[in-house]
Amino acid sequence: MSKKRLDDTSKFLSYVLRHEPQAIGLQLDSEGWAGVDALIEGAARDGRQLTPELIAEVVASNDKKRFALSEDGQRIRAVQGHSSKTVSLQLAEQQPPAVLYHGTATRFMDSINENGLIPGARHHVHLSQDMTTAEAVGQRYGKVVILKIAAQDMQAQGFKFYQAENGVWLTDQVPVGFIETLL
Ligand code: HQG
Repeated sequence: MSKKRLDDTSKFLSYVLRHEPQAIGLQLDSEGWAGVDALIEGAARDGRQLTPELIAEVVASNDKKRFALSEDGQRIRAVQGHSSKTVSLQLAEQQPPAVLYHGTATRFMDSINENGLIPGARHHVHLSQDMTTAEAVGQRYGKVVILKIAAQDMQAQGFKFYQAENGVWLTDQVPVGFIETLL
């Protein structure tokens, strides 16, 4: 399978499994699961040929492990990053490391310094364990800024942290007092 085909399919799966399932007439349950057959049928209506083999290869080869298949292979979901209102992942609260990182762009900093980090269209604020990942995330939006988040201090104050299946840390918001701007 070409890398381009895998990347294109990964982008399509992110779009329908996180954001717009209705674009192809797909139903997600509250845990984000869709039937693999229904996904293939919906994609076909959109003129896109998917096969169970292609889907399995995208899931297995995905750099960020964005998707998961159910044990029986019949269902698929995105493990984080959702904006779709029908999805509400039941995530177990976890103890975060002392420090987590968030990569963003300089143009958002006035608003972040005023309002803290807020989820935007997605369900959570996304945080990384390492600065390299945070840097890559921030670069998507412009000149990058890395923010250091005092995650354990936040948790001690009652803020909840969750970890998605792929290791991405999630929280509802980060108030200004827990954010240090690094660069
Ligand atoms: C910013 C990718 C103004 C926030 C990544 C970010 C991640 C504010 C943007 C995942 C703000 C939202 C999520 C405030 C936050 N004022 N801007 N008060 N608070 N922002 O894409 O974290 O490759 O929804 O800094 O790797 O960039 O798709 O979130 O720049 O894990 O799997 O608002 O998406 O994963 O942008 O990225 P996003 P994100 P995938």
